[in-house]
Amino acid sequence: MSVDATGEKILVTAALPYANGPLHLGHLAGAYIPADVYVRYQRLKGMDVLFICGSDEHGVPITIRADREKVTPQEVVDRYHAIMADSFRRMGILFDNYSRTSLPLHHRISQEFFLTLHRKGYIREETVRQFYCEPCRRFLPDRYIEGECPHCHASGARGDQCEACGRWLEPEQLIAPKCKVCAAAPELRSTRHWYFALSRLQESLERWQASKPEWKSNVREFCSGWFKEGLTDRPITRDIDWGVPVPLPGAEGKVLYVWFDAPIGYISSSVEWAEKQGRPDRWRDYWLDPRTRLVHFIGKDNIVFHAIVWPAALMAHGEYVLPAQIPANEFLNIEGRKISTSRNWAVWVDDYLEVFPPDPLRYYFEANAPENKDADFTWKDFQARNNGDLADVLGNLVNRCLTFVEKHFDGRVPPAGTLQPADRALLDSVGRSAASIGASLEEFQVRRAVTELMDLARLGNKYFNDAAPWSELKKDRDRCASILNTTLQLQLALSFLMEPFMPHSAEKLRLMLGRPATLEGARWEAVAGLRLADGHPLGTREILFHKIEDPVIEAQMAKLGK
Ligand code: B3M
Ligand code: ZN
Repeated sequence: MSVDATGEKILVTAALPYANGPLHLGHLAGAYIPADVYVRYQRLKGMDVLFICGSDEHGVPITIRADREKVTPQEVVDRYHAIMADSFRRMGILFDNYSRTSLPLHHRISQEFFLTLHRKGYIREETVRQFYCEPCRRFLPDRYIEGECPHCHASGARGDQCEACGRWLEPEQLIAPKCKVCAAAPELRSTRHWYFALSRLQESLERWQASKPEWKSNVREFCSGWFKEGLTDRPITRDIDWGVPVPLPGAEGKVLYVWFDAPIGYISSSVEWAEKQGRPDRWRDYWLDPRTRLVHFIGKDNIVFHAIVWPAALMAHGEYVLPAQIPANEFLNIEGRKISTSRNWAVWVDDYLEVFPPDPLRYYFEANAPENKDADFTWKDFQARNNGDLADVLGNLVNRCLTFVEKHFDGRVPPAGTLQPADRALLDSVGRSAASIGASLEEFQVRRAVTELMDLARLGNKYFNDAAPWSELKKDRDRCASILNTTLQLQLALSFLMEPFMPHSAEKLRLMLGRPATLEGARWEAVAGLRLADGHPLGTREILFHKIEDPVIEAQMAKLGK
């Protein structure tokens, strides 16, 4: 569906979540809600967009969980892939394809990618010394080793990173290393691994990033720090039996490092999408066409992989487009504390959806997105946003007006008649709001965009109060009709402008206005021209947003940390 005559298109990806647990609110706030808002907006503008995601099913996070539960890694990923796919769907985060990296298709594409880099001389073999655990009879992946951090001296630092100070580590740097499974002290032994020549790509990467002044400062600053330290070649294979097998003779028992194959999942998910469409070459229109804008939505812990290692791999490969934008969000805390899934200091999306509809949470994260600094989710704020903004501002405007029209105008759109300056001023603000919401979203400023949306609803409430149709009803029925007509036109515009942010409620509002649930090819730029005809019958009125009572919120708070 190439709608843009220039052939311009957008390939949007959201980080592939590890299939080692259900989705939690941190996932949603960081990557998925901002990505979905952006995609929905671009589609309303008429852009050709492909929205890609999938489960990251390899790596030590999966095998650690499988070891702990005494099941196979495949069982772990089957379970969580299904839960996550369902949570995304119910939240209205609608990918064109949600794939899985354990699929044979992904293995094949990752191996081809690896072999291309190998053939082009970007991958070399090296014999290295690595920790081996005698009782467990295996080489230990970085995350299976724990010890004291050499920098901040916190205990429990992992072989790849210290969570306390955030520094990347090599396992040999740990003080008093221990095997995470059996607690024995591992010994260093020789083993073979393959390295990606990242250092050779530093200059190209720096030159390329210099042409991206529009990137967010967190991403640019992070990268310049890495460049200053100097990029070093990175091992991209591991000694475990779960992952994409290294496709070289003599490499039995070795798999690709999860961070090497995971981003290739964006490509394999696109290929799978094209196959499901019955047009198996369609993925090429996105990945191989320089007119594609590739946009990676991620959380800040994934910056180095998406802004340095992955573009370097793409450059070395040479055929695919490079990322145009990498909107990386900061972290989400919960009730003032860092999310910890092991201590159950987390709110799970499937639990949330058992009690609440999706849109209040979408709205909450749009209004409190961790765009420039970490954000804090509290249940009380969530309740306040829902009851204050959604129920009292947006919901109230709709409910007051529709009740009035039902009661006094037979549930049909009253005639517009002769509009007065105040009516025109309100209708004129629709086009301006649409333009500024759009401009904010083009810059990935979801927070600003949703505030602009809510400001328009506030304007509607103020207009309705000032115009006071109830006091015109007896005095001047035509004037009363004009006011209601104007307010209904505003609601129609809102039901369209809400679509990227709160798609379920937007649809509900359209139905209440007697319009089809779908948007019938309406365009963002033309929203100010949308009109309900005089006499048009409205649909069935419902409550758009229900208030949330204190005990409901308190019950949720009591679950944290239990
Ligand atoms: N699975 C890390 C994460 O979930 C990793 C992202 C892969 S994106 C290619 O945070
Ligand atoms: Zn061990």
